Amino acid sequence: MAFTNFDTKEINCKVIYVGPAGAGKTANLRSIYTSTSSEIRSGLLELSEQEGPTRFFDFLPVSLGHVRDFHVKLHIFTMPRNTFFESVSDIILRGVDGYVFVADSRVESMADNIESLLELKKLLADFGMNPSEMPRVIQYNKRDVKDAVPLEIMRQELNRMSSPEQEAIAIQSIGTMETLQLMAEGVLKKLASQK
Ligand SMILES: Nc1nc2c(ncn2[C@@H]2O[C@H](COP(=O)(O)OP(=O)(O)OP(=O)(O)O)[C@@H](O)[C@H]2O)c(=O)[nH]1
Ligand SMILES: [Mg+2]
Repeated sequence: MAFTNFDTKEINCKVIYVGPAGAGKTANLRSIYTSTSSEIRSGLLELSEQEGPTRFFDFLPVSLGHVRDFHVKLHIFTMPRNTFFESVSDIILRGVDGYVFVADSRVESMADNIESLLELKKLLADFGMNPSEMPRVIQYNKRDVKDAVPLEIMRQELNRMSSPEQEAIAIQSIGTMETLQLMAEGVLKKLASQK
């Protein structure tokens, strides 16, 4: 649920990038960080080694500009799949406004994609949230890999809810800003409907 601070006239929304290990969640945040000016985004906090899996989470605040008098900010987190730190996923999921599901287009990752999406839906349900009512984007990442799973199959397996979707090559900054744009549109639409 977005947090509105009437004193500072800010609306803070929380979105998460989720998906199987190695799908490219951190690569998305790095791409957003390098593609936006410092007026739009603040620092990227990577609580992990420079390369390799994220142990805790990454965090990137992005400004969406003003809606009426209010400054709308997106607080973007990545959510690594890590059962050792369940308390971390608890904190990240609490009050989340929307999600980007980053799917890995490699054939060998399809089972992980499906499992990860099921797990996300279960976790959201545990928090009393209904994924079909949330702002969301399905990103098909790593479209550059040889023998990437055809889009039609990825869609059939991972996007039965007909969510907004985007192809991407996060390491080349292709499709990452478009994904964020779709997410922002979803969040703003939801905010407007709550007024
Ligand atoms: N070929 C290709 N490789 C990618 C792409 N996006 C990410 N990678 C690579 O995939 C690996 C994992 O990327 P990360 O961004 O660390 O993945 P992650 O989802 O944050 O992984 P965890 O933190 O372990 O959950 C890295 O070696 C990236 O360079 C892409 O679009 N194409
Ligand atoms: Mg990561």
